[in-house]
Amino acid sequence: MSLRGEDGYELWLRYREVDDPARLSRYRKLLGRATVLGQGQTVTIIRSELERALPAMLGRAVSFSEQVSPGNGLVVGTADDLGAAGIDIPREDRLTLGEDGFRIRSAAVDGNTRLLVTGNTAPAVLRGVFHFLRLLQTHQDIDGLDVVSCPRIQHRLLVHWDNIDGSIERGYAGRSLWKWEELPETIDPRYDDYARACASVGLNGVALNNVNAQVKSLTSEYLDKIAALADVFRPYGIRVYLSPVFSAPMQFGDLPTSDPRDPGVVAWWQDKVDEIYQLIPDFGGFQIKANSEGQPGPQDYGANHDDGANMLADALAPHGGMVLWRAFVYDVTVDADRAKCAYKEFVPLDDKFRPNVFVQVKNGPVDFQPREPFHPLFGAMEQTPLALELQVAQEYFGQAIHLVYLAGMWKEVLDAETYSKGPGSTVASTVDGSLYHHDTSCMVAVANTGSDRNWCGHHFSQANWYAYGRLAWDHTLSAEAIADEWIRMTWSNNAEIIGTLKEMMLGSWPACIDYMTPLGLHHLMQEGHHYGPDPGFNNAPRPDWNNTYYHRADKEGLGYNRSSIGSSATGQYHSPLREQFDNPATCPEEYLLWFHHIPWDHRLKSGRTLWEELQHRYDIGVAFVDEMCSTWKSLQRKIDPARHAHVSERLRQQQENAREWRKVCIDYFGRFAGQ
Ligand code: BDP
Repeated sequence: MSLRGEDGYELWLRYREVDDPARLSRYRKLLGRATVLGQGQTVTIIRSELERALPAMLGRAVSFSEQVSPGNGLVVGTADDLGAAGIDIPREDRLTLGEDGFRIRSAAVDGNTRLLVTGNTAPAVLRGVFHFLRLLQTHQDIDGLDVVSCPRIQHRLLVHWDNIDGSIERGYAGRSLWKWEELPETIDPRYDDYARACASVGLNGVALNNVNAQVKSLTSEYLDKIAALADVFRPYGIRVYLSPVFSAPMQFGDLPTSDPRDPGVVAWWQDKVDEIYQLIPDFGGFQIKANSEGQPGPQDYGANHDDGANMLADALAPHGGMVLWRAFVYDVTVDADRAKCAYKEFVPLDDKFRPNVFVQVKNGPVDFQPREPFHPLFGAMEQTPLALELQVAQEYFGQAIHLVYLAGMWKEVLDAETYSKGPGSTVASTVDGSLYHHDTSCMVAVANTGSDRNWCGHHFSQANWYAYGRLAWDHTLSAEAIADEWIRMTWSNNAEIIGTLKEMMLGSWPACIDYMTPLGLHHLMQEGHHYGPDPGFNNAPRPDWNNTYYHRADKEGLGYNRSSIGSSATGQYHSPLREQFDNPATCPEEYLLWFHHIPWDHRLKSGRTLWEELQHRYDIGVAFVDEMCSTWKSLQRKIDPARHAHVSERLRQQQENAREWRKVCIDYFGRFAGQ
């Protein structure tokens, strides 16, 4: 086993020599020769990825050619290129694969084994190649292989909250990857490595700038820079998107209004969009935060979300672009319960949006908390395709200090039953378009990448980037299966290491909930930066920016009463969830204090009172982190020293932080519980 120091730059694309002798000899036998068919930038990328990966994993030279020759070997190309080389791909296969899917098949030819990787387009073949390399990296049996893989979600975006000055909103891994000051002349080689990583997990879109946007990103000067990035990403099958400022027509100084119904404003956006497509013919579209947290929007002019979204959608439609209109709105005049606002604003607009508009909805109704029930909008908009928005950046999860693997949380949301059309109506089936027969679908996630050498700050935060991509491609994968792949590729194929790391990763999200916000508590983080506990915070300019607003602790009990005798947020869910959530006796305990104000002496399923259970949860959360520290230590001689030391130091801080969370929260709530 190689124990030379690693810095994490290679992510999960490390391509170390296969250390399972039986597998290695089989791979060597089958893969001594590789043929890459076709031409163009994507094909060049495919060839160089294989040239990098195969000899390294096989520990010997591989002969590459552009022509199919007899004997064992790998043959890679689009269905057209294979056809031209005399290998026919059946019509049904081509239909099944569509634009994005790939097929990997082993075929017996004259007593030899030919491994084919194909798809209809070069970027699809590239994704197939990454998948094939993943099989080798994870030491899978490649005999008799027949994999057909098509994405369940059509648009799979990583969105960056990067500002033009190089800072990143909620970024914990250094500065922005985009070096605006050097673009378009200088192309940082890291852009290619970023695109490789995204393509390897199947992502196909990147929104480059913060949703709290700056108008500068729409100037001709910046569009040239953006076009240069689009040129880098295109061969990887990745389109770029932008987050514009809604008031751009005025901010550019030439119009007196940004009212979406004003013909001058409509024309301004059309011109701007035409200018963008001149430079970037495959531009993806706009992601927009409007009338939210002070951002301008159509409501500033007495118009509504649909007016704003449709105006932009009409400008983009002739070019094939789309609008991601965010539903992250919580105007106190709409409802005093922040969790209810988006539903109340958007449900009445369900039949009003153009076909190229997605309403983009965060997984939960408040804000990327350690645990939230799914957003009720997922059960309430049949006619509008909804894009699911996740956050890979661990804003509320100890940022790049805490080891928290988020795939389990995303799976909980995706698998949640909304009951909008009875049993089987899951959030996943809503988002992937199957439930309401939408022929388009979208997932987005806020990135955790930055200029840090290891990309994400924490080596284990890379797993969340990886897992997001894999789930956007196929939301039926389990959190465990994804962790298994990622560990093998990123750390080792050694059974002990896999088992130990998997246990840490899978337990880390439940533990984080327990040491931060157990039993449905939420938003207890310190103001502004959201790191560390401050349950008593009560000084904000808006009531719903205070932590006391969310937990409502008093002498009687704890929790936000969102039941039918409280804010009635439970009424935004379908039966039987509505009734289940509404009654403290049937409400799942993980959401208890989200939906109810519970007396301190109320007995939970464990037999403990609320106050006892709360202490117990903080204890088990902390205990898990203690456990992670000692298990990680036990791997010291089995993991390369540089990464081991880096993670050890972060685990130490996580342990300190988890204890602080417990102490601060128990001391604070104890005052109300009368202890
Ligand atoms: C919150 C972040 C804030 C973002 C906002 C959003 O704290 O920085 O601007 O979400 O999603 O989670 O727009």
